[in-house]
Amino acid sequence: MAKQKKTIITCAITGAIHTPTMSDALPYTPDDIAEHAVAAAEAGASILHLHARRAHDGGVSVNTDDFAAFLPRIKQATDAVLNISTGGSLTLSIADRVKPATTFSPEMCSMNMGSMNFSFHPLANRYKDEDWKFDWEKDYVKNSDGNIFRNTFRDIKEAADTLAPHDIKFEHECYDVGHLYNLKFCMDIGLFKAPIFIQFIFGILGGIGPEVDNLIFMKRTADRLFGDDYRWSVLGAGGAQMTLATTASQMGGNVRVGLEDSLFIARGKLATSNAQQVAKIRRIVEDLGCEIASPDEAREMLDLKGGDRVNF
Ligand code: KMH
Ligand code: ZN
Repeated sequence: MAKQKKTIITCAITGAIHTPTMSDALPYTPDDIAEHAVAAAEAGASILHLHARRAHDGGVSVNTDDFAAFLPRIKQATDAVLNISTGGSLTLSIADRVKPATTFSPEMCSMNMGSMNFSFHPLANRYKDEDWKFDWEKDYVKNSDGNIFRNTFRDIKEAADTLAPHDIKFEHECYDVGHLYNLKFCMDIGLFKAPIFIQFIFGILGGIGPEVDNLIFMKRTADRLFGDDYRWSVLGAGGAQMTLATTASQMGGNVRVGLEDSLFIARGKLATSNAQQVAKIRRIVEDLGCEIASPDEAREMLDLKGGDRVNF
């Protein structure tokens, strides 16, 4: 595959793993989500990966009203590509999870490429019972050891078919090498059109680990399966975030940062904002000789429909 000239920075603003107790910086009200998203775009993120949360207690939400409370504000204030998650609840059905994307018809949305154990229960050990800010948090984190994040072939087809009229580009989230083969199967039966955008994900408990060997293995496998028909990006969860993003950018790939994926800016030091992580990876990418892609350059690289064709 020809090496791309520019690096797309995606910033995942809040996600569905971390909880308010874990960091005061984690945004969950619509005001805070919008403010973080706009600042991340100003710092250099050309794609904003967005989840909604309940405004009163930070619980995860796939409710369209919760998205409606921030999407227009972000769109008004930035030119960034808005990407709506379809993985915003690890336990709800795919039909519920695609509703925000069908409602708002964004330029991009996430598409998880396989069913898996998806757990973050070890995080609960860091907090005492009295530390938790909200009632739901402790059980949510602890019980994730029983999570099956369901994305069967039938689910993926249902999501792809439902979203097909919207001309949305998917962020294909691949947490292990088998997910690349699932994606290849889906390509072969015509569910997705090239160029596809793959997010290689490392370091989620239940998925492949955050070693550089694994990044090279995933990339080589994707080269073999998809040839020139794909673009790629790397998300390292937790402590692997910046190191894997740096390696990916040097290999010619794109990068994803944000408080969804890691709450830290350096070892043992919590990030103060999403924009702080974007600024850090931007500085590294530029210092090492790459240029970051503007939103319009990202649109061209990924063949997106355009920010004027969304429904918010
Ligand atoms: N937090 C990521 C590892 C989604 O939004 O579809 C998973 C994620 C899922 O981004
Ligand atoms: Zn997400």
